[in-house]
Amino acid sequence: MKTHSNYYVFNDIEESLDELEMLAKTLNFDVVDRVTQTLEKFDPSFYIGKGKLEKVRQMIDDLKVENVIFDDELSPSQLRNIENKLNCKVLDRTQLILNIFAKNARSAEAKLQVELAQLEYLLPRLYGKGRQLSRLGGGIGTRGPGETKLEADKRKIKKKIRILRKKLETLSKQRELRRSRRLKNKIPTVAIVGYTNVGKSTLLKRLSKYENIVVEDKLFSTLSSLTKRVRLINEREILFTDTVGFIKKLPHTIIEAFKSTLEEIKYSNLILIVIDSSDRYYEHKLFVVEKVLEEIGSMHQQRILVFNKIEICPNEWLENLRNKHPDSIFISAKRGIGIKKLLEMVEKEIFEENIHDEVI
Ligand SMILES: Nc1nc2c(ncn2[C@@H]2O[C@H](COP(=O)(O)OP(=O)(O)OP(=O)(O)O)[C@@H](O)[C@H]2O)c(=O)[nH]1
Ligand SMILES: [Mg+2]
Repeated sequence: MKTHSNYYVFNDIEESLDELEMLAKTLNFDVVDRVTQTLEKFDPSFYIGKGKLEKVRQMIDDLKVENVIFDDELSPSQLRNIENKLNCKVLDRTQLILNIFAKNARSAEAKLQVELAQLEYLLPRLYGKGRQLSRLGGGIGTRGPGETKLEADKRKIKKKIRILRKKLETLSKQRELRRSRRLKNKIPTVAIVGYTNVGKSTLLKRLSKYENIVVEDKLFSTLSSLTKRVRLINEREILFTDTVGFIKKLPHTIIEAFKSTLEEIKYSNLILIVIDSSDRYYEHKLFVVEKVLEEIGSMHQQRILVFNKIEICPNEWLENLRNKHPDSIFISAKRGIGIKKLLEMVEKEIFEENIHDEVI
């Protein structure tokens, strides 16, 4: 479900809903219908107009729908109001993303990060209804004297959040240590960033010739960053770091929880922004990537746009891209096209920049 509002960055509503559908399918939902609405005046209590809501309620009955998914992050009160009106489970874009992250988290750190993000999302949305509480999967203990069940649950969650933050802090310190060791060794680092599923891990795999990197045609398959050393022909070494992919409206709780993972980007000498050249909406996605980079404080870092998947693009389209982005590089990570040129470009950017720094 989508309302048309002016802070909306994608021009095409269908594009955003296609993406939402992909997110939903990743979680094995069967999508039966879409509803959109152009609102003159935004209704903050229900997100969509009351008449539309009634229509959706009717559709739920007619189509025997079990879940309604909104293409935005709903506020706690919106979620509650809509759920009461529709009498069915209501999800939002943020919940879908959080659930996919939870499903794909493999490393201990990623698991802690996702749990933290989920609890941060849940905390303001607890209001003592059985269904809401069951989202926690049980485990809420007894209440203290004079406490309502809701208060006791909130207290438990806050405590859990504190514990998770502490654990993550310890892991983040270990990460810092590794980073400072790298810095001492003076090995430059290049961060591979981009929208989800554009081929970042495939590129790291290609560059490092390391076979154990997971590459999948699936959203958010990489959640932990992975750094690999690449030796250039002249024996110089560069570290490449692959990290979590971005998406439109990446939940803020995710950015917060994955802060230390995303910091790998901030402390790199160069950023490679990988783009899926075959995506006709690549510019919207690039805009989203720029926004996230801005949010994590990486907007002024040196960067190269890397147009990937060129082997599946028509020549005319590629020509158009090359004209539009003359300073970029065009590759196929899967087929190994343009990799040598990319490495030359990276080397030039990094080592020439260093010489420049030394002169200053
Ligand atoms: N045709 C083509 N497909 C590619 C290329 N590079 C990657 N892919 C495919 O794109 C899909 C996603 O690749 P990944 O490397 O997992 O992408 P990612 O950016 O790491 O994705 P997340 O970690 O999920 O954000 C896989 O099916 C890859 O095989 C390429 O150069 N050409
Ligand atoms: Mg990946």
